[in-house]
Amino acid sequence: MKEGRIIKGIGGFYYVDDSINIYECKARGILRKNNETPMVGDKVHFSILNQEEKLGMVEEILQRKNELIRPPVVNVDQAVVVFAITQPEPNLSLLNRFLVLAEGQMLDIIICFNKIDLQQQKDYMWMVDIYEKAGYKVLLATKENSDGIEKLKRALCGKVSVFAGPSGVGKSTLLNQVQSNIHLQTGGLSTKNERGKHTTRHVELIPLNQRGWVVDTPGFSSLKIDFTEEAELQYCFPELRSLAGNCRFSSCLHENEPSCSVKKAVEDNLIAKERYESYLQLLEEIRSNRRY
Ligand SMILES: Nc1nc2c(ncn2[C@@H]2O[C@H](COP(=O)(O)OP(=O)(O)OP(=O)(O)O)[C@@H](O)[C@H]2O)c(=O)[nH]1
Ligand SMILES: [Mg+2]
Ligand SMILES: [Zn+2]
Repeated sequence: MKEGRIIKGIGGFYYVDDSINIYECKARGILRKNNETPMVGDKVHFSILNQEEKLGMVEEILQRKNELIRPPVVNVDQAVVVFAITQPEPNLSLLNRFLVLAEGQMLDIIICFNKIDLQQQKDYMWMVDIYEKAGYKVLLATKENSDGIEKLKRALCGKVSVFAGPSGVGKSTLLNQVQSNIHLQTGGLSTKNERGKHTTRHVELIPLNQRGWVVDTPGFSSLKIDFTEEAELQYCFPELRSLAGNCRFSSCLHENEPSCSVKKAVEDNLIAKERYESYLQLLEEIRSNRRY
């Protein structure tokens, strides 16, 4: 029996990469009977039915580390959250949502600000500061800047990374730069028709030469946070997480409670106001979700 990873699933066939070949596999009936549906990203044991034609059978799904719903991929290590510094104008409250969702899945996170050819450094460094202060790794890139692309390549090495971010920020363009045999469609699709076409596209892991896989995703313009407990949210903000336990009340949600270490840190400018405001906004959203 061999071990491999499912990189694509289409119409009941699973494409399993054993890092030398890609096998077209069906899933053993017992898996279906046990309600175990193979997912893109799954590590599996498979048997070879025909070596010449690269046909096989998925026999067993190995334990999953995590499961993303959007995109539907499992065993993801890292999220690369791509935002353009302009065109489209960055919406930081949306960026914070992307980050919260990735944190909730325990992913490593890289923020990539793209299109830095379109502005002077002084016009976008304030954003970089906000996220570096929060503790994130921030990369700056353009489709032409090889230094940014090199850093990105290094960060992708050996991991399964999902590229996420709004439409038109340059996710597919960046991936095309990372490796010359990746030919993703680019161009910032805008009409309804084209967007429909885009979202039905199959999710797949794209193998990297330098080990690792990447997943491109279509841009989302809104994201729903589906937490049920307000108290969970603070753990999805690294700069709040590191202060947890320093407030007077152990149940502190850092809103209006007295002797709150988070509010103090915001006053002292150690936590960015923009981030804290997103936190409060999301807290309110979790509450109102629960009301319905
Ligand atoms: N000026 C500039 N334009 C860029 C850069 N990167 C991408 N673009 C342009 O931005 C547009 C959108 O790029 P895409 O790569 O299609 O964006 P995307 O994030 O994949 O968009 P969706 O697939 O719709 O989510 C294209 O016209 C690119 O040529 C960059 O670094 N600088
Ligand atoms: Mg794209
Ligand atoms: Zn507090």
